[in-house]
Parts: sequence; structure tokens; C-alpha cells
Amino acid sequence: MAGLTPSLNKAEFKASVIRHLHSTLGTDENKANNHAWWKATSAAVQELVLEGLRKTQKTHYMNDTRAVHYLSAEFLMGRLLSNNMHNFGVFTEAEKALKELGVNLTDVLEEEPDMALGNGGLGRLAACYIDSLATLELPAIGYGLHYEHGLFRQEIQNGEQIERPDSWRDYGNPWEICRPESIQEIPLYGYVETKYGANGGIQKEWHPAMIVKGVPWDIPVVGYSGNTVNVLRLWQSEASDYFNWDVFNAGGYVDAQRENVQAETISKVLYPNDETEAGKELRLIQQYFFCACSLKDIIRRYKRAHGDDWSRFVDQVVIQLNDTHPAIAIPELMRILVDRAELDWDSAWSICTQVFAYTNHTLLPEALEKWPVRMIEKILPRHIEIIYEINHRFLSEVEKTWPGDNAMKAKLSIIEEADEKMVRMGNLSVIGSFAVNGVAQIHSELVKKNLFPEFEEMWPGKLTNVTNGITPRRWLKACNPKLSALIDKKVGADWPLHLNKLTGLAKHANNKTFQKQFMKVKQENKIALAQEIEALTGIKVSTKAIFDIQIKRLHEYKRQHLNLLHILALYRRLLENPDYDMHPRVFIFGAKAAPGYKLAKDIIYAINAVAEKINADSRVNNKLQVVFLPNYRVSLAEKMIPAADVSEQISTAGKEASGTGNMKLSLNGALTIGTLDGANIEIAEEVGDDNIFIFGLTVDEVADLKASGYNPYDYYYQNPELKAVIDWLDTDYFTPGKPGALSSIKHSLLDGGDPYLCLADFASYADAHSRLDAAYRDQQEWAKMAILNTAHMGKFTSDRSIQDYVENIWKLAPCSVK
Ligand code: 9GP
Repeated sequence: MAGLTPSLNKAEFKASVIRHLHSTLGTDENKANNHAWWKATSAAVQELVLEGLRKTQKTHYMNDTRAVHYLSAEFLMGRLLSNNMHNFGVFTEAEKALKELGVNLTDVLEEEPDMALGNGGLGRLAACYIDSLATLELPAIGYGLHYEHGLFRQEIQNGEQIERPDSWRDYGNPWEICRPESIQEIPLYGYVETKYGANGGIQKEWHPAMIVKGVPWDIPVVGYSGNTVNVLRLWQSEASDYFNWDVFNAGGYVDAQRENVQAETISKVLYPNDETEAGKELRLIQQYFFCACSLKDIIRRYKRAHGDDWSRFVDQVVIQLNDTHPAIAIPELMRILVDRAELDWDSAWSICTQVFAYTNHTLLPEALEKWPVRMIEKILPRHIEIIYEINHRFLSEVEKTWPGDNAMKAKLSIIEEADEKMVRMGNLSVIGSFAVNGVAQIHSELVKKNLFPEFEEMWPGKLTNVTNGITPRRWLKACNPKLSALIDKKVGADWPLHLNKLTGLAKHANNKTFQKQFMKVKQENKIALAQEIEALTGIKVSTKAIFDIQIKRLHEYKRQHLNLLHILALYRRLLENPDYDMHPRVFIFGAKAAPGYKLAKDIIYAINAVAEKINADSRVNNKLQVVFLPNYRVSLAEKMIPAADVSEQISTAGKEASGTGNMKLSLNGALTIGTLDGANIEIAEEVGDDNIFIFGLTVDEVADLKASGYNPYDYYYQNPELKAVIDWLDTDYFTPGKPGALSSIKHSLLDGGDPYLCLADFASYADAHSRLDAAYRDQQEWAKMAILNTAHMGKFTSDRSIQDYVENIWKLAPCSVK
């Protein structure tokens, strides 16, 4: 990999920005506002990007490389300008160039809207992975949907979440390139005709009732060092001209218009569900649409080099299914191979099962996708036949393994025989893939033990683990420049490529000067966040306080309400004893709730109500503050994470598949308070038990407690403090004049059975917080622990995750681009 030689010096950069200001934007230095500067700067960087892209594509083509195709319904990219400049090594030169033009780069970067084409962890993981793929010079292409509106913008009004449309492209996007030459046509609905050939063979022909156009938009993905520039190809739906014209000519003006709208609706919005099944027809169409476009694109590229010879397809192509959202690609490839390429079933199936690999991201039953058979029948009539055929052949294998065991067949079948017959996309994904992975060690074990134990028995070795990772370029180098500069001095500047080098910090963990430098950076980051908090909410927080941060989607299993119960307990202790000894603490939240998830929205409302009360109560002596930052997103995370002292990772053990925020916060020197869940377990292994605050029931203890009949009332009656704070929720103390406004939370914790065991873990959580508070009093000791967190995060670079995929699943070779 080449060094980070700036590809533009300051003078060249300045000239390029001015040129774009003049000739791309038609303005000049005197008139330009920050938005124009952002566009001109982006255009200057995009010139480098496109040059890299052209070279990469040519090199890959010349070398006929095997490539991975990462199919994901979500890519949570965030902003690209700063990242692209860092990856090209031109950030500093650009900053200086703009400064000479009287422009502040930080202000310019703020102009860029986040590309929020994802919900949370799964989408952001995909974004980190394509960064690493390019950095490691691996031939790869990301495929997804070009949503017109990404994840909703969250406003908080009177404490409540209000969803507003996200319009990330309203003023154009400087990075994307439309590729009309690669438009695809995608069939939908209609019927299947069976044709009998002269030799007795059967041919199936799908007569679709609708054709939709898939227009590709390419977002270049710049690897760190700038050598390889891969592509993220996102499909936008449009009405197909020819189809529309027919209807129009026949006098169906209104129908023609309706079809336009229907076609364009497909890529209109990202489903804002996280961990919940959408169960909507449009969602299924979205999934099929982007899979079908992507497969056609993959095959087009393959055929360019290999014509109609399918024998090398499995050598050239591997397709990673990011969760079950793209699982419909399996029957789609079968359809192409059997109906169009006229391969026999066994040859086609052999190709399929050597090409697909599937990542499972959740064990939550409500998140495991199922589609009604009748819905697939209606939208994709040929695919349902293929799914039945796959299932039929699979069940005869089950019969061989468990002869006569019909219960087993019912359990493993792709078709769930309920009142409403359903297609189980998880089973389809496992059956159609050659490898299946979970995303953290414990999660992968649970996938084998609880979710797919029979598949593990049938196909030992197919189920495996790849622990998630994060790109250190975005999540340390770019977002925390001060800490990065300090690290550069201690371990050299190449740690973003070799994150294990951070272990070199460990030997300085006891050094008082280094501790001071490390904590000074943290303090400066806290001051910057405090300013942001004030700007966003009007709340002035004390920067001497511990910044305790919980940022993630709002879900009961993530237990923001456990955090809230503990805040209430601290508040109560302070009211009972104004001298109650605790270091001042600011609890900071960022979270979006799925719009239809009532209790999650109630929890947001409760956090805001409690925040308002506590922040206005002088009796707490500035020891306790609570902040809910609206519209949590990638660019806000980049400001919060460097400023965190404490990282809240408090899911019920066994529920969080991995988590990746836990890695980002720890990498930036925050200490984790967390359960033994997901990747927390591996973080604890890396940083050591002395440098993390673990609490709560383990996975096995959770299972035992549930099996023995968990009763939250036992904990409620046994712990007077817990009882008091839960009862508080029933009063109008936090919602004057509106008694009962927070009662739904109490109800879910008691009569609702407390499905995520908040009450069972409360005492242990509160105890861990007391330990944490005591530890913070010893600033040297705390600094040491924080340094050791950063030092031991090497394992969690997404480069390592990608390397694991490459070696164990994809079998890819890097291709160096000169
Ligand atoms: O909930 C998991 C989260 O734990 C994990 O870190 C992330 C990336 O693997 O995926 C999340 N799952 C989903 O978003 C939906 O299955």
C-alpha cells in the first residue's frame, strides 16, 4: 500500500476550489456562502476521486478479478467530504488552502447533509465495511437502494419525538454519478406460463404486469491511501417508458400516471424500522427491486469477460447478504439460471450455493423476516414456485437426516404452515448460502445453539463468526483530531491502517505527563460538545461533570429505561440528602424510535420530562444533569463520541447481537458500563476486567431466570428505592398536570412482565455506577483506564473483520491499483 502522499498541494487545492467555484457553481469568492464553498471543495476532491475510480475499474477489469458484492438494504454513510479528504491524505492541505481564502473548513464540513440511508448498526456496519474493502484494495461493490428520503429527521417538541422527512439530496449531492448506460428493467406482478417443449421438457415464462426501471447512482468509496476507489451502486426506481407509453396510448392517462407514481415510490423512503419486521408489500418490492437490479448488473459484468460460459461464475462472484433483506436474490438467481440461461436445476443450485453467504444480525424473533406466501405469489409469481421447489428438495435432505420426523420438517421448512402461510427468509438464507455468520462470538454461538441448531447439525462448519468492526479512519482519525495527533506522536502515524499499533500506548498508561495530555484532549472535546449541546438544546452542562453517554436506536432491549430508572434513583438520593456524595454527572442520550413503536416514543418523552425537571431543580446542586440530543445521526455521533467519559452498553444479555457504538466509544477513551452481551464480552477480554464496569445477568442466568418464571414484582417489593422510582412514574411529578403520562413505562416493567429484565439488573447496575463514580475520583487511575481502552481496541478495526471474511468466507485476493 502506498504512503499518504498528498495528491494535491495547498496551492493546487486552492486553485481547484476556485475553479469549481467559478465554473461549476457560477459564483465567486466574494459571493460564495459556506454551502457554495462546500460544493466547490467537494468538487475539487471529487476530481481526485474520479481519477482513482477510473484507474481502479480499469485495473479490476484488466485483471478479471474475483469480487465481493455486498448486498445491503442500508448504507449509513454519513458525510463524505472530510472522510474522502482524510483518505486521500489532503485534509491538512485543504484546511490551509481554505484558510488562505478566508474560509473555515469546519464550517464548510457542517454544510454537508448526512447520507442517512440506514437505520442504525446494520447500515453503519455496511458503510464501515466498504471503507475497509477499499482500504485493503479488495475488488468489491456495494449494492443498495437510492432512497429519496433517508431515515427521518427527529425533532423534539414538548418532549415528544416528531418525525420529519429527510431530504439529503434537495440541493444536489456532489459525490454521486448517475449511470444511465447501466439502467436495468425489473419485472413485477403478472403470471407464469408453463410451456411444454417437443422433447417433453417444461419451460416457465413469467409475464410480468409491470416493468420498473432501475437507475444506478454510483457513490465512489475511497480507500485510506487513496489507491483503490470502489463503488457503492444505489438503485433508484423509475417508471419504464415503454410500458407507460402503451397504457398512455390506450387512453389510460390516469393509469399511466398512477404507474409512474407507483414505480417511483419504490425507492422513495427508507423503512424506519430497526429490529422490527416491516411486513409491508412495498418493503418486499424494495428488496426484490434492488436485488434484481444488482444481479443483472453482476451478470452483465461477468458476461463482458466470459460470455455465456457460466462455468467460471463461482470463481468470479461472491455475494454477501447483509441480513435477510436481500434473501430474495437467491430465488432470483435461480430464476435467471434456470428460466433464462436454461441450466438444469442441479447445476443452477450448485452455482447459487457457492455464490451466496449470509450474515445474521439479530436473534430477536420480531426481526426475523417472514413474508406471506400470498404476497410473494402476487408480486413475484415465478419466485414462489422456485421457493417451493428449493424447499421440496431441501425437505428430502431433512428426511434423509431425520427419517420420518415430520415435526423437524415443519420446523426447518422455508414455508411456515400457520393460519397465514409464510416464507421464512432466515431459513431460505441459510439453505441457499455456503456460509452463515453471526456478528460477535456470543451471538454466533447463540445462532448455532438457539436459532439454527438443526442446520448446524446438518451442515457442520457452515455457521461461523465474524466479529464486527468499525473504521478507525472515521471513528478516531477524522472525528477526534486531537487524540489522533497525540497518538501519532506515541506510536507513529500509520495506526489507522494497523490498529493493533495502539497497544504501543499501553506502556505510557502510567506516565503522568501522557495521562495529562490524554485527559486534556478529552476535556477539550467535552468543552466542544458542551457548546454543541447548548446550541442544540439551550442547556448549559458542566464540563467538570462525568459525560455519560448512551447513543443508539431506542429499543426496550437496549434498556434506555434502565438508565432512566438509575437517574431517578440518583435524583431521589440527592433530594433526600443534598450532601449525597457523587461526582457531578451529565447523562446524555441520543436515540431515534421507530415511528410506530409507542413504548420507545414514551421512553423518549420520559427522558425529556425527567431532564426538564432535574435540570431546573437547584436542589441537585449541579451534580446531576440530563440531556436528550435531538436527531441522533452519524455526524452527531462524531461529535459525541470523542467527548464521552462513560459508554452505556446495557442491553439484556443475549439480545444485542454485537453493537458497534461500544467499540467507537472505547476507542476514543470512554469506559464502558455494560452487560456481558454482544461484543461487550470481547471488549472486556481485550481491555481487561479492571478497565470496564461489567454488571448484570449473563446469557445463561437470563435463560435460567426466565425458565424459572421471572416475576418483576419480586424485585419491586424487595428494593424500596426501585419501588419508589417506578412509582414516581405514575405521579405527575415530571409531567405537571398530566398524571399517568409516564405510566406506560411502569406498566411495561410490572404488569407487562418486564420482558428485558430491567428490574432484575437494576441493583447490579446501580452498584456498577457507584464503582464507576468512585473510580472517577482518582483521576490518574481513570486516565490510565481510559488510555488502556484506546490501546486495546486494535481487534475492532473493520479491516480485521473484512480480513476474516476474506480468509474464511470470500476467498478474495487484493488487487493493487497503481
Ligand atoms: O442489533 C444489531 C447490532 O447489535 C449489530 O451491531 C448490528 C450490526 O451487526 O446489527 C444490528 N441488527 C440490526 O440492525 C437488524 O438485524
